[in-house]
Parts: sequence; structure tokens; C-alpha cells
Amino acid sequence: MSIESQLWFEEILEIANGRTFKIKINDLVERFDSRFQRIEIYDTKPFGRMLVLDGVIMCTEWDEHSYHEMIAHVPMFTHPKPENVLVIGGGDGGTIREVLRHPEAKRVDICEIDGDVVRLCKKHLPTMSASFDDPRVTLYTEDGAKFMKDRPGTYDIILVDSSDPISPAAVLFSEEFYVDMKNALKDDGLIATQCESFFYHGDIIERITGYAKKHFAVPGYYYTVVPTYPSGIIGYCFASKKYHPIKDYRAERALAMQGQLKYYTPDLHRAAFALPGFIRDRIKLQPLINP
Ligand code: SPD
Repeated sequence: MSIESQLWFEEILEIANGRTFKIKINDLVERFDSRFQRIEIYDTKPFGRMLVLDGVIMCTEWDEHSYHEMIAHVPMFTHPKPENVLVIGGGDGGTIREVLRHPEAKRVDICEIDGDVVRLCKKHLPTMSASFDDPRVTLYTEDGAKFMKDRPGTYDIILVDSSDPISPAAVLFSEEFYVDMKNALKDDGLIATQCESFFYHGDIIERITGYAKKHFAVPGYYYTVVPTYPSGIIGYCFASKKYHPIKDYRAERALAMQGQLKYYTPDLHRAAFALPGFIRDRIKLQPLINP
């Protein structure tokens, strides 16, 4: 059946668990098979343009802000001086767009394995990808895991804006990668990494927060709401060598940025670490709120 007559995009990522997700589309804007994956950009009826990698929704113009704001601003507002930032993945540009709002960010490296994702997002998703033109940004089209090993003690913050662990991103969910991130950070550095939905992926979250507990002084998990992701929510593993996301949080910088943001607020910064009992009891982290 041609895409024109089909008129619906169906994400079957969760089909083995008896769930799929369908979105009405107006058109397929572009499809390209890169060295790594199938890249598709759709024009959807309800959510604007949408980036899909190997059949999995990465972002839509309509709700990408809640994912990108929360992966970037929670760590950026926790660190008192986030000058050197590394983003792994994130080839659509949404995460670096948010990092670049911070005047403290002097150098922003982005390591995206698939240069064709960047190329097509620059062409079709300018509200996210325009950030690649900022002079503070350097793009590396390399394997993020290898990139990290060559840069000990370099970064204040590392953000891992990856796809799911079934993709070229699987290596980004390994313990070795968490150790390598720790080594690539400065002595007071911290990380936030895409870490799935507590409704659907408790096993992944338990494993990844286990690495954070083992290798970092301040481990945590926080989440946001993204209607076009499986179960409508997605979380992040937070791990820090020194700074505490609540105790060291000073809301002044965040308040000054409020007019630019759609989702992130100082209240949400704190509330995002408050977890439902079933996942709190499963991952057994020290509570970060009311410490
Ligand atoms: N299940 C999809 C999770 C995708 C998370 N990363 C998306 C990349 C957006 N910059």
C-alpha cells in the first residue's frame, strides 16, 4: 500500500506487548536509508512535522519542547557554571537548541553518529535544527561511545539524547558507557540521559539507575510528559559527581529564562524527581526531594 493511500503512520515499537500508536499523516516529506537506519520525516495532521528513525517516533514539532527542555534545563540549571557541554545523539538539534539558551554555555559539542539525520533535519525541521549554526556548536559525526573515551576530564555536562536500546544507540545503555561518561566529566560534572518510561520499561530504568548509583555520588531519575512517546511519558537518568539537583538548585537563572520556555518551570524542576511508588520502590534511589 502506498504511503499516500495509507494516510496513517503506525509505530509498532511496542507491538510485542500488544500496543501500537497511530498518527494521521498528510504526507511523507522524505525517506532515506542511511548507513545506520531508515530516516523518515512526515507531515502529520495533528502534530506538525515528525522525525522517525527505524519506525520509531523521535520527535514531533508539537510536543518536542517538553522532552528537549527537560533533558537540557534540569542539568544546566543544577550546575553553577555549565561552560563545556557534550550532547551525544540529538541529531535533530532540539537538545542543543535548549542548551544554547544558557549564556554560561561557551562550547557545545554534539556527537551524532548519523550525519544524514542532521542533514535531513536541517532541511525539514528548522525549528530544532537551526541551532547547528550557532558558533558555539561543533558537530562530530562519530560513534558517541568512542568519542567519549578520548576526552577525559573535559565536560561540565553530558546529555545523552538517544533513541531506544534496540537501535544503533544500544551501546549507550551499557555500564561501560556510564564509566566512560564519568571519566569524560570534570570533577564536578553531571549527566542526564534518555531513560525510557516507568510504565513500560522498569527493567531498563532499574539497570541504568543501578549504574548511576554505583559510579556517581548523586544518582537520580526524573521524568517529563511527551504524548507521542510510548505511554505518554519519558524519563531521564540523572547522575552527578557533586551537585544535587534540588539542594544546589538556585531558581534565579531559571526564572530569568521563563519567557523563552514552554514546559520547564522551577516547580517542575523539583516535581520531576517525585516518582510514583511502584518505580521509586523498584529502583531504590535515595529520595532527592525533601533531602
Ligand atoms: N521511544 C523514543 C525515544 C526517543 C528519545 N529521543 C528522541 C530524540 C529527540 N531529540
